[in-house]
Formats: sequence, structure tokens, C-alpha cells
Amino acid sequence: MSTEHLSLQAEPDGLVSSIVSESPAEPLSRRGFLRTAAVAGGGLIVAGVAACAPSVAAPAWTYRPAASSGTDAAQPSGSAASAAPSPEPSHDHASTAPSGSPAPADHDAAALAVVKRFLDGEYGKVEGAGNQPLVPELDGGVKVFDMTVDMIDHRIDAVKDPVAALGFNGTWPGPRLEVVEGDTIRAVFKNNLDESTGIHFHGQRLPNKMDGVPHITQDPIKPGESFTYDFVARTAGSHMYHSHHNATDQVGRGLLGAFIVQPKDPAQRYDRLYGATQDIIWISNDTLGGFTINGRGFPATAPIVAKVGEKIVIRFMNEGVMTHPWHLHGMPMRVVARDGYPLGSASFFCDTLGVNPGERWDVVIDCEDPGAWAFHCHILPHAEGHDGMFGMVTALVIQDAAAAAIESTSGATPVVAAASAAGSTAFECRIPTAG
Ligand SMILES: [Cu+2]
Repeated sequence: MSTEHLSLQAEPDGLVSSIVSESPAEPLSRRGFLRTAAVAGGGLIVAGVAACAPSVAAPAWTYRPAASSGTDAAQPSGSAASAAPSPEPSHDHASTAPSGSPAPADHDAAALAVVKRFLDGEYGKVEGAGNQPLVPELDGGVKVFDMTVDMIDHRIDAVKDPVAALGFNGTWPGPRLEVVEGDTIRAVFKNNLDESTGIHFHGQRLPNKMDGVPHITQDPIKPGESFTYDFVARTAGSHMYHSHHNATDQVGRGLLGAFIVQPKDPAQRYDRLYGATQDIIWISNDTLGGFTINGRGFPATAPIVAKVGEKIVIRFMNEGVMTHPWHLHGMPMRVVARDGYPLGSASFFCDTLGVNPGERWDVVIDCEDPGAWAFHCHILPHAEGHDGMFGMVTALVIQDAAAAAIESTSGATPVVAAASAAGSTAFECRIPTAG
């Protein structure tokens, strides 16, 4: 990996994820306790209202911020046979149809409690951020990635109990593996699970025996064993690596990661081609822990922070079992590649982009308008309910000079500073400006 690539990634991933990785999990301070209690209280109110509503079961797998037990549907059973997601998503979709609104004050309280956590920077208080670049070892001309397949305790947010997840090198998503088209790759996966696995490089044109499909192209990787994938990265673009064994369970629990193959021609890379200053991985999943972006659910999702005038790239990747139409408020996205293949003159603009399971879509956003812009899945049961926003929600924060000044003088988080500078009338985002 060249330093040029690293510098391109360092800012975006550093910005989005270093905040997450550098801060320890919030201790159970009085403030944290009160916050937790406030959220739980909101949940009780909502639960009371729900009891009076038409009898519609709460979606068992929907991440709800009020739930505090790690034993709900967010918790896998641990059994390969029974840990598969319930075949009831369609039922659950039906169950999330409007079912009698709670009293507005109750909804407001619950919605405020969860938004406050986001404004307060919860994304920076959860350990174990994924998508961290992994620099390969060099063995002659071969780029070697040493990988482990692990059982991990993973936090979807700072409040909910950790879930029994799986990860590569201890994180969900696994490390960001980035190479250049034409590189020779050796990826060694040591299986630390108590079950077998197999790894598929999704989107790569591979020698068949390197395709990672147990019982067809290789034997399963047994617990304690390793398997080495040797291949030449011949397919440029945004790709993924994930389990291809007991995959509904294993991928659903976090065995996924980004595999980026930069074009051999530097002029075709996004920094040169579009002037992109940030290159952001956005992997969605929708099984363990509910609806997640990069392994987190709102309010612990990381906002994307950019300056006015920046052009940023987002690489959407869907490792879930449902489609997710990503909707950006305020400005359009220019869609420039699908599944790693450049769209060229067929690129197009949109503000809502459906991403099906297995797909990768690359978009360029011209960050023109300052403010804190909502960015969420527009299947509403994946994003907002009676308890407020949850799951697949984050924000694109575009900072102008006023926002930067507020952030530096007040210590406000980027989201609050940008909203304040843009004239938010929300109490939580009002910051007196000097003069
Ligand atoms: Cu969705």
C-alpha cells in the first residue's frame, strides 16, 4: 500500500473512527447513569403506551435504544441451527406499521434522550471500532495479511449490553484491507472460533480454488486451523471479504470487512479523479444487534464530518439480508461505481440510493451546504420509531468557519457546532455566539 493511499484514508477513517477507537468506554459515571436511566425511563413510558395500543408485537430484532438486556433478539443463540435470523422480517415489517401513536410528549422525551446521546458524541465512547486500515507485511513482492477469526463481545452502542459477535482481528467490521490492482496477495486466516468457517473475497475475480466456498473449492477451516488465500488482485474497486460458511449466522454476527483494490492507474483513484479528500467505508448489516452501520446503531453511529467545499467518497456495502435505501438530506450524491465497476458517463445523481445485499455502490458528495444533515436508511422501521431514531441513522456534518469557531471555543461536538452555526432552533443545539 502506498503512502499516497494511506494519506487519503487517514483523515476520513481517522476522523470517523479514531474518535471511536481512542476513547475508552464511558465509565458508569453519574452522568452516564443518569443518561441510561433517562433512556430506560423513556422506554418504560413508551412500553406503557404500547400496552394500550393495538396488539402489535414489537419487532423482536429491531434495535431499540430502550432495551438494556443483552438477552433479547440482539443476542444470538450461539447455536448454528437456531442462531439464524428469524425468518420473520416480513412479519416484522408488517408489525412496524403505524400502530397508534404515543402521546407526543412521551415520544418527544424518548426521541430527545436518544438524540442527546448522539449530540454528546456517543460514537466516541465505544471501544473496538472496525474498518481500521491494516498495513500488510511484505514478503518479497507479496502483500501478506495476517488475519484471525474471533469470537468477540461487541457493543452496538454505549448503553446496551455487549452482544456475542464475531470479528476479523477482533473487530466488526474487520480491518480495511487495501491493495493496488495487480498486487499479489496472501491472506492467512486463523480460525479461533469453536466452529468451522471459510472466507470469500466478494467481487474479486479469483482462481477457483481461492474462492472460499467450503466443500466446493476447499475444506472448511476447522477450529484452530488456518487457510491461506493466494491471489492477484485483478478486480479494482470496492469489494468485501466475509464468511461463506454458515454465512447467515457468521456474517450476520460480524464476519465481514472491506477489501479495496485501488486502480493501477493513479489518475483513476478517487482522490485524483474527483478530488476526494475522504474515502469512507459504510458497511450495513441487519441481523445481530439490529440495523447497523459499521457495526453500530444510532446513536453510536459515527457522523461524517467535512468542511464546506470538500468532496468525499462513500463506499456503501451491504452485508445484510435486506435492501437499504440510503437517503441524504440537503444535497445529492453522485453515484460513480457499482460493485467496483466505474459507471463512467453513466454516473448519475440521486438523494436516495437503494443498496441490495452483496452490492457495493460508490458515491461522491460535494459538501456544499453547511449544517448537520440527517443521513439514514429510508425504510423507516430501520431508522425511527416510537422511541425516536435508532439503527441506520447518522449525519453528514458540513462545517463552515462559524461552525469551526463554535467547536473550538465552546467545546461542542461537531454535530452540535454545525447545527448551531446553521441556525438550529433546537434547544440542544443552541449555543450563544460571541458578540
Ligand atoms: Cu434499511
